[in-house]
Amino acid sequence: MNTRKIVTGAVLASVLGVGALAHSGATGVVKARMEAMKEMQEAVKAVAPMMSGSAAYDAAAVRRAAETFLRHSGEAMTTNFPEGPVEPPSEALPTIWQDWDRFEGLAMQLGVMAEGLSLASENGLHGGSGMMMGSGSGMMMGANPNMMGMTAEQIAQMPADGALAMTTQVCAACHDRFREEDD
Ligand code: HEC
Ligand SMILES: [Cu+2]
Repeated sequence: MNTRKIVTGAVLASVLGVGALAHSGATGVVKARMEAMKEMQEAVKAVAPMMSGSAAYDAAAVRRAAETFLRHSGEAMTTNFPEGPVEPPSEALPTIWQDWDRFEGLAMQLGVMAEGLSLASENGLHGGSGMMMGSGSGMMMGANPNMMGMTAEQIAQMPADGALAMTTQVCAACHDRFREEDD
């Protein structure tokens, strides 16, 4: 019979303090959601250089990234956030469960954006770099108060860089509200 260690990595992490080690100590559902989030972060990293022109545009790679966002969005995401006390190393804010409709709405909207991004992959890039993500995304956020109402069909009409920017705005909007800021 297997005997599982009761002293979990999460306990170790809280002893060792913050930093990269803290997150490697996550267990259970916290680990699951962190890994899903990190996979999405890797997907953003994989395609972001294409959007700025520092890597050749690859529509198939954009579709793969979109597929990653889709797979981790909606219910797949929300089931990784069962209500309960938030303990280190989790950076989830308790407001998630006080404002669940909004949190869930953002998780669903990520899926909508991902579907649109997949279709937009065929559109190639916008002529200029004006729609870039990163520093400009905050501005776009202000310019798109109806981001939450956007449909996959609308996103599908955008150049791929614009569609990716819209997608990452959903990431940022959720983090701004529901994730503790890193020091
Ligand atoms: C509906 C809300 C929501 C959306 C949408 C969302 N996130 Fe997150 N994200 C969170 C929360 C909450 C945490 C903190 C989880 C924790 O620490 O328990 C988090 C954590 C992370 C982390 C840190 C993982 C770790 O190991 O600590 C990364 C990276 C991340 N998200 C990337 C993304 C990317 C990229 C997207 C968009 C493609 C995205 N997230 C979309 C809510 C969201
Ligand atoms: Cu983590």
